[in-house]
Amino acid sequence: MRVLLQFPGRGVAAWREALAAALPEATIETWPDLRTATSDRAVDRPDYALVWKPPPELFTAAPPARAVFNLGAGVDALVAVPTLPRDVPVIRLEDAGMAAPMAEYVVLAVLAAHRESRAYAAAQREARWTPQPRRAPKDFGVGLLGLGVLGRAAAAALSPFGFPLHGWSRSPRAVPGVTCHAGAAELPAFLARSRMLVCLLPSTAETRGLLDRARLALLPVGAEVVNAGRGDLIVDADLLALLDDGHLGGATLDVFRDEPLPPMHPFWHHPRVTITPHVSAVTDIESSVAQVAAKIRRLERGEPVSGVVDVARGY
Ligand code: NDP
Ligand code: OXD
Repeated sequence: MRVLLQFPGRGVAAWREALAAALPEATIETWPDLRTATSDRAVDRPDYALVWKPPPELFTAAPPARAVFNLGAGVDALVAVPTLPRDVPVIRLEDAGMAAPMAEYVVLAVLAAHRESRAYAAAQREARWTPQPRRAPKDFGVGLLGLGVLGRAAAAALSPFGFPLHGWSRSPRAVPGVTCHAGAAELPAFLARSRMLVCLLPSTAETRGLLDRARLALLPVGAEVVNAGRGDLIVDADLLALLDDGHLGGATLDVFRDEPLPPMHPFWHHPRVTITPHVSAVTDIESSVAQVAAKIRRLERGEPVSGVVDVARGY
C-alpha cells in the first residue's frame, strides 16, 4: 500500500514518523519530495493521500486511488482545491484529540464572561474596588452554533455549571441537556437566548458571513461571542461596530479571516477582544494518525468509515 503524506512546513517529519509506526505495512512518500524525485515523470497513483491545505498540483501529479484524508477537522481549505479528486471519498478527522481541548477553551471563555473577568481586569488597571452583582447561571444562556463533534463536547463540558444550553445545527439534533434548534428559521430565537454565543461551525457557502450585523444584533445586550470555528463566519466590521456601540460586551476569537491576524487589524488592540492564535484545539498527531490508520485498515477490508465529507455541502 502506498501513502502520500503532505503537511506544510517542517511538521511533516513528525507525521511521517507516527504514520510509519502506526502503519508499518505502508510505503510512505512525502510531498513535495515525491514531485522533486520524479520530476516530470508520471507518478504511480498512491492509494491514499493524507493532506493539510495541499497545493492543487499534488492531486494533478499524484491523485490517490482509494481516499483523501484531511489532517484536520475543518475541510474548508481542502474542498476549495479545484483539483480535489471526485472519484474517491474525502475523510476528515473526528475529534482525534481536539474535542477535550476545545471544550476547555469554551468553558474558560464562558466562565470568564459569566464571572465578569473583563470588568474586573479593567477595574484592577485603575485600582478600583468594584464588586459586580452576582449573576445566576440560570440567567446566562449559552448558545452553541454547531452541534457536531466539537459543539457536543463543549455542551457536555458546560453541563455541570447550570447555564441554560441552546444549540443550533443544520439538521434537527437531540443532545442531552441542550435545547436544540435547527435551520435558518430557528436562528433568530436561538440568538435571542444566547447571552454567550459559541461558534463551532464549519466554513461553508451557507455559513460564511453568517454572523453579520443584523444577526449579531439579535443577541441580548451585553452578550459575548466566542469564535473557534473559522474566521469568515463573522463579518469583522459588524462585530466591531456592535462592540463599539455597546450592544456586545466582548469577543474571544481564536480564528480569523487572515491568519496570522495582520498586525494592523483593529481586533488586536480592542479593549474587549481577546485573541488566541488558532490554538483552541491543536491537532494531536498521535491520535490523528491512529484514527487515520484505523480507517485505512477498515477501507482495506472493504468496511465503511465515518467522517466522510459531503464535498458539495462543504463539511
Ligand atoms: P462537525 O462536522 O462534527 O459539526 C459541524 C456542525 O455544524 C454540525 O452540527 C452541523 O449541522 C453544523 N452546521 C454546518 N452547516 C450548518 C448550517 N448551514 N446551519 C446550521 N448548522 C450547520 O464539525 P466539528 O464539530 O468536528 O468541527 C467544527 C469546526 O470547528 C470545523 O469545521 C473547523 O472549522 C473548526 N475547528 C477549529 C479548530 C481550532 O483550533 N480553532 C480545531 C478543529 C476544528 P448538522 O449537525 O445538522 O450536520
Ligand atoms: C482543524 C483546525 O480544522 O485545526 O482541524 O482548525
